[in-house]
Amino acid sequence: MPANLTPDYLEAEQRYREAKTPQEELIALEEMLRTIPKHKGTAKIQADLKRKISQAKDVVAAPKKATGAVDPFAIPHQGAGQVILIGTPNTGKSSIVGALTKATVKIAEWPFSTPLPVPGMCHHEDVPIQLIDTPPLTVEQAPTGMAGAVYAADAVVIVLDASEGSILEDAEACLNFIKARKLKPVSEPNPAMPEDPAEPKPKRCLILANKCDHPAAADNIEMLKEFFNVGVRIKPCSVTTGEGVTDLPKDLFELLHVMRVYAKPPGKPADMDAPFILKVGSNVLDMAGTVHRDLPDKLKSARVWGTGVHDGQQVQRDHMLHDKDVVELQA
Ligand SMILES: Nc1nc2c(ncn2[C@@H]2O[C@H](COP(=O)(O)OP(=O)(O)OP(=O)(O)O)[C@@H](O)[C@H]2O)c(=O)[nH]1
Ligand SMILES: [Mg+2]
Repeated sequence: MPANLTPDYLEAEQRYREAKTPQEELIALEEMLRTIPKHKGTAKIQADLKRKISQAKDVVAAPKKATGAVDPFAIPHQGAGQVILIGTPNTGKSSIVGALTKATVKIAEWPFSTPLPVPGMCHHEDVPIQLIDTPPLTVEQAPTGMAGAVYAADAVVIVLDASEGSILEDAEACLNFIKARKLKPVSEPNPAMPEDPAEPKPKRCLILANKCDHPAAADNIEMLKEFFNVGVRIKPCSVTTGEGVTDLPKDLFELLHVMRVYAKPPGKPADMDAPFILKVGSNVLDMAGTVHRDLPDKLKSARVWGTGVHDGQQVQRDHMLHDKDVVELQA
């Protein structure tokens, strides 16, 4: 096995091994292909992954043809990261997804109004981030397939109703749901992976205390902050006033721990319309592999405009990139 497989790849591989359904297998395989470093040393693994993805797609499609059964929670990742919103009934999950994306969501005064997950794209500046609205969970039960979706998502947003005195129990229900899947909610954008595979895996989380416009919200949020100190950031918000919602994509961008880098073809202006999305800490070689899988092997030189360099400075392959850098790769 090549030594340079990333923690993200290894995490996806672990999910593949633990997958319980063909849909979960497919999601994990696609994630493995997405996160594997693209160079000659991994060419065989990449080919193997593509073959397995093709087989998994056949298996996933087969029961659909026969019975119409398909996992609605198996939603392919899009954009800079996939963020799943979970919560007890009526907390405002659909309202948040509706406010930030063009997705058609069902918002209602009554609980259990969302029957199936709904994806939509929101944006932090020019960075697309995928949000997934979900049906509610309760202390007793959660929708079938939601555990796999939480596992597969890059980050989880727990949406609580701050107008309700039950905010602590609701938070506990969501936390227990995540913990029961051997995941450890964390706020740090770059959590250290546990050395022991039996230990829970870190999962980036944010808690939204929604409906903070309600008169009872301030006291409930104070109580939540005092008694629900689990190391995950609690952010008050209100879809009604927009507070904490309009700037939510920025929080998610930071939580996802990604950055955007613009490619400049040699002798041409940079393409500022479509940034490449890379993990924070990526270098020139990672960028080359994202542009084209053959590029790392062919790369002759690179120049960077942006942070910590003078304009157009020639850099090494291991030069660490920063958000909004412009990179010219010469093959
Ligand atoms: N006052 C107030 N009401 C809100 C806010 N956000 C949502 N609501 C209302 O809360 C109710 C439930 O909103 P939904 O978005 O449907 O909640 P949900 O979490 O998707 O509900 P389920 O799908 O049933 O789990 C609706 O009547 C919304 O208008 C808010 O910030 N403040
Ligand atoms: Mg809903």
